[in-house]
Amino acid sequence: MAVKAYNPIEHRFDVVVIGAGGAGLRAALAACAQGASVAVLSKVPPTRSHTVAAQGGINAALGNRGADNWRWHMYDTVRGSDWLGDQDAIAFMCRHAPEAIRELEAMGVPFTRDEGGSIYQRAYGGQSTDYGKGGLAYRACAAADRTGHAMLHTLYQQSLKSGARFFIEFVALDLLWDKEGACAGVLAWELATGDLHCFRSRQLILATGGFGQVFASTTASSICTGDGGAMILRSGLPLQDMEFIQFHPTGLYGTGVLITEGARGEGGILVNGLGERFMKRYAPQYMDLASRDVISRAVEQEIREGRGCGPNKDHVLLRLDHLDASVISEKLPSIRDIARTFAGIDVSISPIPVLPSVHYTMGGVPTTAQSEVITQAGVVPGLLAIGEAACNSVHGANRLGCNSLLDLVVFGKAAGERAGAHAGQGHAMLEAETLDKALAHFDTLRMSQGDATPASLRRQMQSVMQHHAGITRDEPSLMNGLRLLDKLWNQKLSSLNVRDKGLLWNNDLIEAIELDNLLRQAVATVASALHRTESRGAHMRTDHPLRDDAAWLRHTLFSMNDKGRFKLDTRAVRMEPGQDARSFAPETRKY
Ligand code: FUM
Repeated sequence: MAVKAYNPIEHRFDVVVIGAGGAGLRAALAACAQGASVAVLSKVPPTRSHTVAAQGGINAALGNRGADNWRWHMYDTVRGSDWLGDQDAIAFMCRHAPEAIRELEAMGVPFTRDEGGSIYQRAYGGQSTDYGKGGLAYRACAAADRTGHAMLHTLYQQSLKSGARFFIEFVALDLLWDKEGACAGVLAWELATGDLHCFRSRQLILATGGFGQVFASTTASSICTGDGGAMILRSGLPLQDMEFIQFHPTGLYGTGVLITEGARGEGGILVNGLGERFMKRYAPQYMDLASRDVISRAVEQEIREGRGCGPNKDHVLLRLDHLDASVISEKLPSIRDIARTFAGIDVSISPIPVLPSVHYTMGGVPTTAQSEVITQAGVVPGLLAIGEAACNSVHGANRLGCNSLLDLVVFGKAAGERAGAHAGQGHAMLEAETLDKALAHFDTLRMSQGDATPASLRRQMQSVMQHHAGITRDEPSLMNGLRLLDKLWNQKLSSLNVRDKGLLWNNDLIEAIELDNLLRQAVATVASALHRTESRGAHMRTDHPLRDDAAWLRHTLFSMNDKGRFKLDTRAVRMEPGQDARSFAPETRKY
């Protein structure tokens, strides 16, 4: 069998972390602090992980600009999630947020300071005080508009000091298992040498990020190809809530580059082609700081009803020209630069043309509030998932801005500590067949001899997703999308062409691997969206416009075999928040 020729190099670690963004690095740090031997695999140099692109901030009820309380933060997060978030995980995240910020500060994250020298906090969408009855909360701790960049660099420096071993430009291919179904490690491909590596672990942490690249217009970088989620599906395990795709209301028109919500937090306003502040019709109280799903739908409706801007009336405008020059230079310097570089615009004079762009994938690998991967049958031993790859589920049907960086560090630390506690306890026995299966999958992609390039199939998939699984959906369009994806799946099986058969820096093969990963999750998104016959958070079914708690206060579970056949199931939302917190029953969601 050809796969025998690969002969992977063996490694053994207590903890293997896949992904070196904010979540993976925070986990590695915590596991090292427990005395564990830790390997971190990353397909890009860690400082190029997608966390670097996070702009506006990280939430914590520090109360530096008025009273705040982690329970108010919890309420906002539950409401933002349209009650689909698991309340034990949300309580854990919000309670631990202030401590997480203090730790980042002590590590050296260069947060912007207010006049009194405290960490600067800005207002963000959907963040309130007093359980929605008070005014806006100023909860997003910011390092200008480069918060993710500041955090990622600090966390990387700290992890280098901690003794974690980095395996950079290693592509994770598939999870490896023992006979009892415990995760036993991962097979990876080293781009610089062409070698394959078999990493054996006692505990493996998936921190591989989201799958925003299934869409054509996205703020997600090209590396966001859902590699962890695809490995889960290929292992026969389910993904959760894949229908919930967050559109950020302000992607730069034409490129989709992120224009931070922090711009609206600093006083920026959205206007339509008539110069109206249209958000007053959709969210009279919060206006431009309503949650992202609400604003994205409003923008879509303004355009659909002919009130868009420009010759084609196909976008809206973000105005910053009324803001003080010092606000732009101190709080929004990257937005000033992005507008100038990508659109030739001086934000102090002209508005920025914007359009919703895919920003975050709420769905992912289902976990407990302790980040253990779960299936309908219970916890999967030896496997944890964190960050955007995971669905734990703190974001439910819609994530609030600045809860993502928080999710990374709070659950990163907890998962690292949990995994690190198993240090020195030996390894599971690898089942040889799982390694053979992983090698065979890699080899099949590599040896593909058809006539369709991975890039052309990826473009077609992105177009299908953009047209059939966008901000609003309905049954005919989703059915059509699923049919088109099925066609692409069969094309991938029968006519994929990887021209370069080499193993050194083979971009063609990387693209084929990523295409396989993305296609599985495109199908998961559309099939789950078709299954959920209600509207909730970011999932808007025009043929089922209301939220239906009686039938759908449940998570969707999607699994799929290698022939492309899939299965859908559901599981209950965890409504019990655990010690010291109260549960929030579903309410009508208004902003
Ligand atoms: O708009 C932003 O700055 C994005 C923040 C986030 O998604 O958390």
